[in-house]
Parts: sequence; structure tokens; C-alpha cells
Amino acid sequence: MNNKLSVIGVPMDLGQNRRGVDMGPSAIRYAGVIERLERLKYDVQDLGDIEISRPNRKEVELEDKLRNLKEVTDGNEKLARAVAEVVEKDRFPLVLGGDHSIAIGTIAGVANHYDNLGVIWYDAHGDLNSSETSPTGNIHGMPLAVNLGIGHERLTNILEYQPKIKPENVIIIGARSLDEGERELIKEKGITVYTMHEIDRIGMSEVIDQSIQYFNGRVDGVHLSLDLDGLDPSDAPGVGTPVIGGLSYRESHLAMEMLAEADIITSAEFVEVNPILDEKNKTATIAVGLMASLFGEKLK
Ligand code: B3U
Ligand code: MN
Ligand code: MN
Repeated sequence: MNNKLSVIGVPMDLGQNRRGVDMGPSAIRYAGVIERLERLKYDVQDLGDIEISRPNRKEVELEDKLRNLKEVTDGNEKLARAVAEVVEKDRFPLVLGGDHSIAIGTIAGVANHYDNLGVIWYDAHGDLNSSETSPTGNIHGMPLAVNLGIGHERLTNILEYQPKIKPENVIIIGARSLDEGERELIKEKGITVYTMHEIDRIGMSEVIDQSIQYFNGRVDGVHLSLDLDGLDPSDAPGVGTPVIGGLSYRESHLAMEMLAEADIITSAEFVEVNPILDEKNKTATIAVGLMASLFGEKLK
């Protein structure tokens, strides 16, 4: 694992309806992320937060059926440039959300530096909608599609190249709430999905083993995009769109530990922590615990 980490916060809440997720980066820092990673002997640089412009209006504006398109695009452009700079300096980008729309910028910044970037999408949702299929107009339900080159030009063309990633290099883990259009896209593109059904059947250990094997020889880097709503709301209550029947705290730690052991993750983001909906910063604390496991923290 790269021992130089650069942490970037993204106080973005405009990709969805519920305020508060913009405070995610503060909550995660408050839960001790920097100190915890430093204790693991990493050289940790905190680059602070990306500036997100607030829309100067009372009514939420839908542009081409997309909520806050301009601000989400602008924020992701800035994030993409910041992430690209981190990768250019041979440091590991660790991005703290913010809602999941920020994966548009993170992956735009990372994928530029890889021919075949693999992506693990740890999430209750597919985030494979576009304005045609989205039931909400919320861009946080679209970033994986955008990274595949599907969606509004302003979003797909961030950093002026597309697509960022190939469908055969994506593995979704934890899905249990997929919209009709997302199911169709998964079939059409042949995207690998471990739904809760499969995870219950074969176990998280097998899921991660298979994922590691699948990526081996196929990709030249792996980005982990971890949405805290992939976890069960009983473990991670501080998220905007909780879905019951999710991954446990234990399964998630096992997944992170196995990824650490295999040493395949080259960039990561942890998103959707909403401290307003949380119970005493529990979700941010869990996020930090998962990051520690991903970066090699062990009990013995
Ligand atoms: N699929 C729905 C709901 C959703 C997606 N991502 C989250 N919620 N967190 C949508 O709005 O696209
Ligand atoms: Mn998501
Ligand atoms: Mn989600």
C-alpha cells in the first residue's frame, strides 16, 4: 500500500434532498480519521475541503430533470482536479463525502491515470440512473452511470474525457434497492453485482475472494467507493436513504481487512455520512473504523 495518503473533504449535499450530509467530512474528522491513520504510520496530509458553491435560490431547480446540476458539476470539476493532482504526486487519494454524487469527481480524477481502473461500488443502491430513469432527479443516484459515460454531458465530460471506466471493471457489493432502469443497464452492460441474496448465500469472504481474483490481471488499479448506506441502518443510521437488510459492521470490516491483505486498493472514498440523522456520530465512527481496517489496522 502507498504509505502517503492525501485526505480531501467534499461538503456536498446537493446531489440529493436531505440537508446535513455536507457535514460528513467534519463528522469523520471529528471521529479521528487523521490521527487513526497516522497511528498506522502513514504520512497523512489533510488537504481540507473542496469549496462547494451554494445555490442562490429558495426553490430547488431542476435543470434537464437534474437537481442542482450546475453546483454538482462545478464541485465535481474542482474535486476531480484536486484528486488528479494527488495521484500525480504518487499519493493515495482518500475522499470524504458528502453525498455520492462526488464519486463523479473522484473517479474522473483517478481514472485518467489508469488504463483499466477497477471499481468496487459498496452500496445498497446501484447509482446507475440517468435523468431518463431516475425516480428522483437526484444526482447521487447516478454517479456510477456517469462514470460509465451515461448521463448528462456536463457530468460525463468532467475533465474532458469519457467514459472513465468500463462496465466489465465494476463490481457492485451490497445492492438491495435497484430501480427498473438500473436493472436493465446492469443486464445490458453485464455488470457484476453481488446483491444481498448472493452475499447471504456465499458469504462476504467468498465475495471478496472472487472480486480479488476477478480483478487480478484485468485492472491496473482499484477504486473503492463505499456508501455507508451499504451497511444495515442498525449499524449505520446516519445516512439519507437507509435500506433495511444490509451489510453488517462485521461483514464490512472483514471486507476491508481482506482488501488490505490483498493490497489492491489504490484510491477510496467514503460517502453519505449525515451527522444530523446519526446517533452520536456512530456512522462517522464506523466509517473511520472501516478506513482503519482498509489501511491495515489489525488487532494482533
Ligand atoms: N435509486 C434512487 C434512490 C437512491 C439512489 N442512491 C441513493 N438513493 N442513496 C435514486 O434516487 O436514484
Ligand atoms: Mn450510493
Ligand atoms: Mn446508497
